[in-house]
Amino acid sequence: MSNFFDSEIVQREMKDIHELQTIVYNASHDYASLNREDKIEHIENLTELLDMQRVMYTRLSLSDDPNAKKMKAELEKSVILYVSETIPKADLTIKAIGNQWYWSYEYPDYGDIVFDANMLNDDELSDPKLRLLETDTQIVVPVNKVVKLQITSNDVLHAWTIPAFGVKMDAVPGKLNETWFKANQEGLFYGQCSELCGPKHAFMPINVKVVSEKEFEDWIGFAKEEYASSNIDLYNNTFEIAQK
Ligand SMILES: [Cu+2]
Repeated sequence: MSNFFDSEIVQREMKDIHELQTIVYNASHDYASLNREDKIEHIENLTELLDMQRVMYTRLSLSDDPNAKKMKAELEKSVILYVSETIPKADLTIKAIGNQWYWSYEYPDYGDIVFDANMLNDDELSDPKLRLLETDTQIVVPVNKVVKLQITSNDVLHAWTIPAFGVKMDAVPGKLNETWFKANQEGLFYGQCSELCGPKHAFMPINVKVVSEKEFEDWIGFAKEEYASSNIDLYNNTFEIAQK
C-alpha cells in the first residue's frame, strides 16, 4: 500500500530544516561569544532542529514514493555535513604536513614518531595498478576509532584526501586545519594531493592502512624505534654541508 506523500509540502518543510540548520550551524561556531539570551535561543533552535529532522526522517522512511527516497538521502547528507563539522572526542591524533613533493606525518599522542611518505617509482610498485598511488611508508590507524587529523604545509598549498573516508582538507602554510574520520573496515586506502602545488603535484600520494587494535599497538612499537626523530643524524648532515 502506498502512503500519501505530497512532494511539494515536504519540499517546503525540508527548506525550513535547511534554514534552521544554517542558523544552528553559525551559532555553534560563535557559541562562546553569544550572550545569555542568544545561547538560550540557540539551544531552543537546536532542540527544534533535531525534532524536525527526526519527524521528517521517519515520514520519509515510511513512504514508498520514489521522491521520498531521494529526499531521505538529501536529509541524511545534510545531517552528515553538519555532524562532520564537529570533531568528536578523538582516540588518536595525526598531524599531516605537506611538502613539495611528499607528506610528512607525526603521531603526537605517542611522543616522538615522525616520518615521510614518498611515492614509489614505477619499478618499485607492488602492483602496476598502483602507479602514482603507492608510497614507501603508510599512515597506520586502528579500525573503528576516531582519528583527528591536523593538516598543515611547510611550503605551498596542498590538500590531503582519502576519498573512501569522505575526507579532503587544504594544507595551508602557517595554518592548522582540523578534520576527522573513523574507518570501519580494515585495509589499504589511497588518496592523492588535491591542490595544484607545483610540477610534481601528481607525485605525492597518500596511503592509509587500517588495522586491528592489536596490529596498531605493534606498529606503534615499531614506529617508535624506526621513526624516532633522534634517528636523524643532524651532526653528520651539518658536517657534510660544512665540508662542501
Ligand atoms: Cu601537493
